Amino acid sequence: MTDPVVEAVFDAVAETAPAIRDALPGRRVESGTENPSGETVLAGDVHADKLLAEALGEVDGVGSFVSEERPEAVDVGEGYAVAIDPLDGSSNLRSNNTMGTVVGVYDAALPTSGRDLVAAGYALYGPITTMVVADGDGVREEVVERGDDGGASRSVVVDDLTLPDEPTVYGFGGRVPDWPAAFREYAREVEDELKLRYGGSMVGDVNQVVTYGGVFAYPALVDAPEGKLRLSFEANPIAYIIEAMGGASSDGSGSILDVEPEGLHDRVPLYVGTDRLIDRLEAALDE
Ligand code: AFP
Repeated sequence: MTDPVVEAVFDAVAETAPAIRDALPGRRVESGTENPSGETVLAGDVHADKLLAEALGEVDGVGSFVSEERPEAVDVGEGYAVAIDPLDGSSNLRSNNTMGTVVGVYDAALPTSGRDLVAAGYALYGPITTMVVADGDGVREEVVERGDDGGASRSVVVDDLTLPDEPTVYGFGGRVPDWPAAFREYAREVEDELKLRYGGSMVGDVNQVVTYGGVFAYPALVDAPEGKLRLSFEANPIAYIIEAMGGASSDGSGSILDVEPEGLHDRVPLYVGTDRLIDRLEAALDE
């Protein structure tokens, strides 16, 4: 049964997508500010965050707006906590490559585990704008197009999305010398079996796995055992989607959705994809 609040959240994300894209040409420069994770923020990040805060703050049933770019949750009423990465992969803006917006709808105040998610999705700004949405009705892919009224229309192109049986692609983040030996060994095996698809935007790279099957990882690194990606804004929503599609997620030892956060901007190693590839990953890291 479709949750009307969840539907309204993804309507707001779809409605905002054209405006986010339209504003990018003039916002490929640094904003001069840093986000709570200590990363340089681009003008495009700041603008996308502002547009989404306005749109999601208007949705009845959304109680708090929580952004990767903001230190704390913003109280906007009663209801779900909506966590967003407003412009994932924004370092791709200068090279004009894929980016996206990641969304997690939590039925609890953040920080909390992914088990409190009631829906998750992402908008992908590629040659066209698509959205993958996972909620109580399953997982679907939609195309978002600009409407005549300046708004946006959503049309379902694939209903009941599941991961393809035969995995064909992989994408691993971080530099090879920074990978722990056990992960490097696993990666060597996978490289012999699958095709490389890595573009530097988690949303774009995960959508390769969603479309063709395989594995995406931003692993634990030798000097960063917690990896790079944020649990609340990136890892949880992606894990929720991939698990709902019949795939698996892991932090190296178990489902991402069981990770109990300490802070709002916690990082976590992220491994997602075809379940048997994640089983092999956990076995390799367990040795
Ligand atoms: P930006 O938003 O700063 O571009 O970071 C993107 C990201 O969080 C995620 O989308 C990518 O998977 C990962 O970082 C890319 O990291 P590397 O630049 O180390 O490959």
